Amino acid sequence: MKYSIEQCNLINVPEISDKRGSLVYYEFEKEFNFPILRNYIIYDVPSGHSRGHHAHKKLEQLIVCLYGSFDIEIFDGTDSREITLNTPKTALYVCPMIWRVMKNFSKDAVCSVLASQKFDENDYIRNKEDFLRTIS
Ligand code: T46
Repeated sequence: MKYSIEQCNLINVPEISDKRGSLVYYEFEKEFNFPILRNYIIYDVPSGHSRGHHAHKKLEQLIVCLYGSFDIEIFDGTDSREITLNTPKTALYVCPMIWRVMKNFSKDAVCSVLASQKFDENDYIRNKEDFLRTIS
C-alpha cells in the first residue's frame, strides 16, 4: 500500500474548560482507528537539536505537544509538509512509511506520542536512502 502525507491529518480533540482550568481527552476507537499500546514522552530537547529522521514500516502514531512547541516535517517520498504543534488540543496522526523530522523545540517543549505498537527497532527505517528505495 502506498502511504501519503494526505493521510496524516491534524485531529482536534474535545476540550472542557471552566474556572478550574482545561481538560482534553483522547477517546480511542471513537476518534482513532488503532489501539494504543505505548505512550512515550520527549522533553528537555537541547536548543538546536532535531529528532526523528526515520520512518516506520507499520507503526501508526498520534503526536501531541503537551507544552511549549515544536515543528514536525513529514515526507512521503514525493511531498512534504511542515506542521507546528503547540497545544494538547491538537494531535498529528502519522501513518506508516512517512519520514519525520522534529525540530525547533522550545526550551520547555513536552511531546507525547501515542503509538499503535510496542517498541520494535525492526519497525524503523533509519536510513533515508533505504526509505526512498522501499517506497519506490
Ligand atoms: C518517532 C518519533 C516521533 C525505546 O527503547 N522505546 C521507545 O518506546 C522509544 C520511542 C525509543 N526507545 C529507544 C530507541 C533509542 O535507543 O530510545 C532511544 C531514542 O529513540 P529515537 O532515537 O528513535 O528517538 P526519536 O525522538 O528520534 O524518535 C521517537 C520515536 O522513536 C519514533 O518512533 O516517531 O519519536
